[in-house]
Amino acid sequence: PSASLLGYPRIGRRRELKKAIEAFWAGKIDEAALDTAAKEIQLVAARRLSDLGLNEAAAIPGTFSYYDQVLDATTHIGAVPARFGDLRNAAGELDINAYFTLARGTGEQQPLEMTKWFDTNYHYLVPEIGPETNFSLTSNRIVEQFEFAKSNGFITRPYLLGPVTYLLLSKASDGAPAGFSPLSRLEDVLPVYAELLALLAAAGASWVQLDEPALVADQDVPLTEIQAAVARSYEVLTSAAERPAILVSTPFGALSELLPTLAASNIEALHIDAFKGAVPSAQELALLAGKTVVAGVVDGHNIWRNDLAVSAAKLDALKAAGVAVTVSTSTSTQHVPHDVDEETTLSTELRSWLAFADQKVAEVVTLSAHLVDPASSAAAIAEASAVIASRATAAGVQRPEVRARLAALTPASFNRSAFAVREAAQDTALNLPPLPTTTIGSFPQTSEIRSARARANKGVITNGDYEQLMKDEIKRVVNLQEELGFDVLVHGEPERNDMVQYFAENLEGFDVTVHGWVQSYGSRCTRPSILWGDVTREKAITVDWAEYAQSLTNKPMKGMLTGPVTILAWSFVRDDQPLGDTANQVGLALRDEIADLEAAGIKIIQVDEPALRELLPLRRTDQAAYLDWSVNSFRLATAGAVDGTQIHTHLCYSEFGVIIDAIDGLDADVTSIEAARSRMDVVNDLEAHGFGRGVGPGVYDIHSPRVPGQAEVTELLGTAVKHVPARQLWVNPDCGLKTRGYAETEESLRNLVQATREVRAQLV
Ligand code: THG
Ligand code: ZN
Repeated sequence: PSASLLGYPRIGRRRELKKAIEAFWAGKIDEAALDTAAKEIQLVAARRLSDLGLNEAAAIPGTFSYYDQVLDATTHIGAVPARFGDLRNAAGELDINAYFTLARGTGEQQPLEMTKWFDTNYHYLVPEIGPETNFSLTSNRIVEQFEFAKSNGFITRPYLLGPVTYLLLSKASDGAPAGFSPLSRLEDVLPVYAELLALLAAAGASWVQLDEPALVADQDVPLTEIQAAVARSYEVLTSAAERPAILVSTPFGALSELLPTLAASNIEALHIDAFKGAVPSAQELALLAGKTVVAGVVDGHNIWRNDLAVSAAKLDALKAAGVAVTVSTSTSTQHVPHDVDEETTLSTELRSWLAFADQKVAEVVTLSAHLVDPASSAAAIAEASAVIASRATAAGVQRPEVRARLAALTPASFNRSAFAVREAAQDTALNLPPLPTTTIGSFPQTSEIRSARARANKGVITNGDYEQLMKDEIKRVVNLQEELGFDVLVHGEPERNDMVQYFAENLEGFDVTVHGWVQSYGSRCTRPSILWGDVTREKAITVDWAEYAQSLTNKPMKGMLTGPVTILAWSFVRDDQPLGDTANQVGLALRDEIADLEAAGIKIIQVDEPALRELLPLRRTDQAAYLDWSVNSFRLATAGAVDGTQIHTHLCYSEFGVIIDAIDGLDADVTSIEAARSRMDVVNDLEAHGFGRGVGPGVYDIHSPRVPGQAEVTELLGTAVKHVPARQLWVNPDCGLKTRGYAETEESLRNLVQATREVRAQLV
């Protein structure tokens, strides 16, 4: 095709998939009804893409998924970890029940670990591969999806995670010998991929997309091994007798070293990220002779309107070099919402600056028309240039008072007293027991809370009524924590829809959408805010709630804020200035909030940075500069606190080894982190590093409904105290509780407190 997309949102324009899946989990609909809902979503998407101009064969990406594209690969090639037993049904297939078992766990088994997908807020399920893994074709769902679209008149381009990326994203299984590399199983995986390609060809697929994003990120595996794996994979897959033409896609950055390897293979098309990366050089293009270059010139990962003139120039360069070009996006558009035109509450000015997935389709179609006949798209290109230029001078984009405050910062603005001094002041102020217990911040967001918010937004109840309902909820949550025996309490955050959106709604420089949902993991979605202007705080945001919650207890109540890096990572951020400048603007707003919380008598303030790891650049050479500005913005936010104020932070997801220096650099007094799904691996990193401040490695996984037994928590704490001095240790779940129900939450927290008491007794 002349124009395409790497992928399209699959949750549905009104989150229909989320609703169907959650209804299925709750036993409210059966498998047939779930299947019907999933088919409807696929059909609506295909019709929409076709109407928007993707009407050539294989232009529509077959990127539907019930939960996750990595899990899809796992269930197709049969890579079920041994700990789950045999999940295949009578037909030898991993059906939808097996699929959700891997995603969500069972009473006995923890689910697959979840972690970040490259530098996005999407999470995938980590495959566990060992010498024992039996690979075989155990699902043909993607073939059925292709056939379903075809029977409705759409020849889609099926999507499969590529074999090299699949194995690079995998971790060694529990039983694997030390040093085992999942990539060593490549020869056993490739025949299953080949079998699947043959089935797709037999079903009539002309193209298949094998997604290899791991090739643009630096890996622990040596480059020569990856080059060999790529060469071998595409040698095997292209030599199959029956197969569709193969497109290898490489989103999220420049392909660099691996471009020659892919160019030397017999694949028919190579996608390159020409938005974040560059157009291939003349030398590289010579290597690619005879292949189609799928040029990802439109950003799939942010929402700014494409500078069509810049993209057209890139495409002209490719055309001049004589290569066959398909115009496309840099990444799947699963990372952006469906349609700007739905956002009628945004100003027309702001809307004119934006492009969501559907607008990006129009952009790639315009650009492909430009390649055929430049005159046909000249007006559209000129309009995009004019709109982009108008942003620079629009009201609120530059605020002189914000710029003056940033310019006046000095090194002292980023530093607190030495930790030992703070620690002494905080011990006196707080007087906590050893292994203090706390939670991360949010408590379950019940349907009552959500419905109260919806009714307040619609004006059905007054703001006063809403406030009272939230206060009642806070009182309930405080009483529950007192009853359970927690040492440091939280107010539970019932008043917050989302930990980023809430701040975005209360700061200048942001706007929020109504329908702009983006999948975060499984059925969970977020509505990223749009950070388009200079950031200021007009008035205190969280202080009244924190003050009220503290008035209900003699225990310390944590003030809860979201840190600057996370606010940036989980919003769509302006692209017209360095991220570090934007982060510091947010940092200053938070600094003022912390001063107000202190003045209101709050002694512990948590500034969450769960997304610190997320924005880490995929190439090592870019990482130091990122860690520098990100860590600095956190320090700017927190360094105004007095010595006796205990600053906490919380980070999500493992692989702390890589960023432990940065976590140390945050200089928080206490850091809580994910650890349960990775079974406390993180304490080894902490020990090796000699991490010296307070730390709470999460003792149970909140991303699944499973309740941890008291003995399990005791054992994890036992592991933790072996590696981290007990006086530094805190006890907490590994993340906020907002996605959980009260039944499992109460039981889990009770076990957590009891286990802590058991381990405390052994300490004395
Ligand atoms: N907020 C944002 N991003 C996030 C998280 C978050 N990314 C990582 C981490 N937390 C895990 N992701 C989520 C995302 C969404 C939800 C929970 C964890 C969630 N969403 C509600 C849902 O889909 O039903 C919708 C929320 C709402 O009603 O506003 O619960 O916390 N930005
Ligand atoms: Zn978390």
